Amino acid sequence: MRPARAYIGIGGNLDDPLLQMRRAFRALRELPASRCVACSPLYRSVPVGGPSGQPDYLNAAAALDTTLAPDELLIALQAIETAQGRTRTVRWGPRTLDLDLLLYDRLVLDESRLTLPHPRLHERAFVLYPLYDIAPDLEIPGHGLLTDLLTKFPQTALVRLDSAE
Ligand code: PH2
Ligand code: MG
Ligand code: MG
Repeated sequence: MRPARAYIGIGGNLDDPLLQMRRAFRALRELPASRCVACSPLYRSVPVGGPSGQPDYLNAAAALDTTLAPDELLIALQAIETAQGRTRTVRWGPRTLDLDLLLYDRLVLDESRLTLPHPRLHERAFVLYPLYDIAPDLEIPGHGLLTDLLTKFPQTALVRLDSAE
């Protein structure tokens, strides 16, 4: 079976976010029936939404070639979140690790458990910039070219970190 190309948004702002991101990249590389084909640099970003006073986030994106079905991939991503201590209490509240399935090929889906493309992908600089680093030619179904979306979101409140960090 031809693999699908999936893009994952990665974020976290609790319990040593740098360590959480490294663990997340490793876990993504170990996913069954999948190959991690690209990892973006890390970004430090100001929290968007949620309770005030939460720490800054680290954000990144990854590309996978996978023969997992979308719901299988979603479950696998949630298992990684849980393994890294993710709890779900406050919406958009602080978290150790958030793995969002952003895109799965050009699939458009609106189900209770999974919406594709991710419903807020096109309006979040902390998702768009890391995605651009690994897929500059991407077109987002329903929202157009990634490069056009980026022009609406100047890179404020978002700092790209050196790979050494
Ligand atoms: N994730 C959220 C809510 N707000 N803000 C930043 N900067 N980075 C995130 O990953 C993030 C957020 C919900 O998923
Ligand atoms: Mg999220
Ligand atoms: Mg999420």
